[in-house]
Amino acid sequence: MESIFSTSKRKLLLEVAWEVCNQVGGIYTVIRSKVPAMVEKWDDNYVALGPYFPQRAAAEFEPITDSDETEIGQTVSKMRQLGYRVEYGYWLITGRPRVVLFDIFSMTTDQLNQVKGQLWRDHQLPTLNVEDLVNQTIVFGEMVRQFITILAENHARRVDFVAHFHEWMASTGLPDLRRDNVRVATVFTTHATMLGRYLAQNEAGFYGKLPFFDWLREAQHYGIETQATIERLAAQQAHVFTTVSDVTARECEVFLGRNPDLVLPNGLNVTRFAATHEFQNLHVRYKDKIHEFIMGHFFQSYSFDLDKTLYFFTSGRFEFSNKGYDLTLEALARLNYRMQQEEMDMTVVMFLVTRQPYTSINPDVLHSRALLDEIHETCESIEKQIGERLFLASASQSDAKIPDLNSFIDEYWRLRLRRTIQSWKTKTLPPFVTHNLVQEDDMTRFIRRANLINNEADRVKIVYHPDFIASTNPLFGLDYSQFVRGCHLGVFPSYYEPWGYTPLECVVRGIPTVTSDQSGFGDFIMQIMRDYENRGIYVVNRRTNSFNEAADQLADMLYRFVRLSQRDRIQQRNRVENIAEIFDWHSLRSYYDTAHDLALKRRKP
Ligand code: G6P
Ligand code: 1S3
Repeated sequence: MESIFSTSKRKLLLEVAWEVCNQVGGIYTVIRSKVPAMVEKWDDNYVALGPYFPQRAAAEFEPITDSDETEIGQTVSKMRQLGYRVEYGYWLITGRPRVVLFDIFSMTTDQLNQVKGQLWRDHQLPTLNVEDLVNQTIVFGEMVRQFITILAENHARRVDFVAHFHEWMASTGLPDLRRDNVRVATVFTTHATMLGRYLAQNEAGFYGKLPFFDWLREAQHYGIETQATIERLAAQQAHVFTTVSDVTARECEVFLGRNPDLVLPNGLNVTRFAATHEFQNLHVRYKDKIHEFIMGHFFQSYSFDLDKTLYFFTSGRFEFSNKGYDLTLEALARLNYRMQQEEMDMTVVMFLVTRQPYTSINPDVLHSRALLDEIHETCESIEKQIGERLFLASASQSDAKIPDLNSFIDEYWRLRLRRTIQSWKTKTLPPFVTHNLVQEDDMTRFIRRANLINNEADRVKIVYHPDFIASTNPLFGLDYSQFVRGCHLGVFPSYYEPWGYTPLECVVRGIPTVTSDQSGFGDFIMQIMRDYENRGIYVVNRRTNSFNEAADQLADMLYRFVRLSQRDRIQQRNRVENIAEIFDWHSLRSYYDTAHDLALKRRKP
């Protein structure tokens, strides 16, 4: 729908982010998954701007080689005439938008120092002795500023430009665009605050103290004054300032000195199956793959009933308390105790998936997996041999008696099977971490302290996988999306989480999930529906609960989940998958439309 602010002029949207064609974290997901819905509205008038890293871009960028006389094509040529390396082409993702990528190495140190001097003179932005990444973002921000300035100088008579900047890393040029009164409407979205990230992790009772923090003192204390200042300048100077959730909006006034004009919730590009049984079937298919890993990992020490086993997982960057890994482990220890006390016959396997420095996959884990594969192959050979001989014997027999099947197996296969099983079985406990870590970390320390070390009697088992899941990984042979589908429950009771894609990634695959009221996603769910728990979204109260109370609440949620019948679990998966459409960008794009309309209106009231 056209906005009420529309004029007869064409509009062109530039979306600027450090993660365009450059996956680092969640912002990549925001931009990439949103592209199809954006292109549907803006068509060719949607262009993404990002940094150029040849290796990363190689897989997802295709240059435009023909001469291109569009506004963007002309501006790219002008930038090249100025001596900058600028790549121009298509982003090879669904929607195939045009992208302009700026080579951050095309500025000399002298040029960088001049830009820094200017930023200090005009905006008192201190940039001495900053880390390399900050220098790179300053170069990127300056190239984007020059690009938009040239674009607007030459074409703003016929086109209304909107530039949407994501996060401080894309935004060092934004204040100068305002100072120079460049004819572009600007939106700035922060996906977290730098200070929030640091303080939530290091200051006990962060939320209670929030209104009283002195941003500058804290920024200096944590050595992030440059980043925090860029964030502040961008937030204050943009025509429209937004963030991703009400949770993060609360931080903005304190740390950035401006309340967001709007909150833009995150979505995904949701594609649903026509029939619900299709996603249910996928659950079984990928669960079987996880079963294979579990047999290889645990059954050499002891076994348990896989039909009575539930797979829980958590995943995210290694921010131990921000992501709620501490709370998750504490709750699992309590769940383990309770299940043992009640002599429950269910088993819970918890996968903790994150990335930490390691030297290699634990060779014992790989070896055990390989031996299990050999047992499998031997069984298949025996099965074939028995099958063929049984057929021969049956056909040549006069009565209908089933012959002794044991007699059909060669001695060779008997011995081979026995030998492999013997060399596989062990008395040691299954390792709770799959890789050789460079050093112990908070996760391994907590696991040991809670004694969740995969004792046979434990009803809760731990698999700490300190690397993200990829299909090339020999342990699971699944990509992340398939892994999620094969599990029963995602557990993400974050303490600091501006939005949090992980629970949403469960919902769109029909997998129930735990989130928290301190995460943007959990807060949003609580605002839009009442019966979220019945629909498979469990929200832990981390706002008013102490750690101990929250751990009890989470343990109780997990316990109730373990007690669900299979029928209940299947129905719950159907209900949670039904929510998915709410989070499709085709619905949520309207928040972005509002922000762009408002910026255009403010630019020329
Ligand atoms: C899906 C399949 C069912 C299967 C069930 C297992 O719903 O369509 O055939 O029995 O998953 O569910 P569970 O929660 O036990 O993994
Ligand atoms: C941020 O990425 P993070 O995991 O560092 O942005 C994401 C996208 O908006 C958001 O989902 C997440 O909560 C933030 O923390």
